[in-house]
Amino acid sequence: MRWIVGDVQGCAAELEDLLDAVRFDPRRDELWAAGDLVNRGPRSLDALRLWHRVGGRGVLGNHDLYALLARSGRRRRKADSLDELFAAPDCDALLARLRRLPVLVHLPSPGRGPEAWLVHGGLHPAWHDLPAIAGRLGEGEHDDDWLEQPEVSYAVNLRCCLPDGTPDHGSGPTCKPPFAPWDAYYRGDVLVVHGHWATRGHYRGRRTLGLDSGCVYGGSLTAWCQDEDRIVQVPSRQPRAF
Ligand SMILES: [Mn+2]
Repeated sequence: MRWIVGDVQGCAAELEDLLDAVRFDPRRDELWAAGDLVNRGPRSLDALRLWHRVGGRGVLGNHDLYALLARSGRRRRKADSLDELFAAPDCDALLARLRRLPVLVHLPSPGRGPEAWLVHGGLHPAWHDLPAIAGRLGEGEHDDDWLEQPEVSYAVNLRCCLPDGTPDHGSGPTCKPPFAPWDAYYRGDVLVVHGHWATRGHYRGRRTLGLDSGCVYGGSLTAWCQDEDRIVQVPSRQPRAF
């Protein structure tokens, strides 16, 4: 089975709970992160180690980007929960794996389930040729310049925008008019799976699927089984923040 998990944000215990709940077997199953494996939460190092140990794949989130750029010195550290990760002997090996991840990736249909695109934030309304965009934002040896490209930043941070793509930087559950959720402009036929929107929470739209149910804020951790088009959630162990 291919499992796509929403924003873990250092919630390693909940990721373990989730893998237990679905009887995850790395010899048979795939774990894909919808981005933001690390930061904000209590155990980024353990979350990253667990993801690494089971052969995890996924897409980059804005907090993953921050961790990579803060580690390399390109970005100034702000309040974060990355001290334990940065002090670990395997930190750079774990981050090297994270650094290779794509920003937009196609997940072919595993048989019975639907095919899908995976991105952390969202898609620009003018991005019609997704294979071409994914060619630019794909897996590879990404240096800091690559990570700081405008298209990368856009796709990992987007929630609300105008029809021309102008983003709004709010993080509330709804968009301030005239801004609308990016998925309101998405006209593709293929399902787009994303994270990054804890206040909106897990939802299923006509062509989009949101997996960030705010585990780090006391919500739950949500995963989608692509093979069976099925959602599994485990409760958060974090105090409820909203
Ligand atoms: Mn995010």
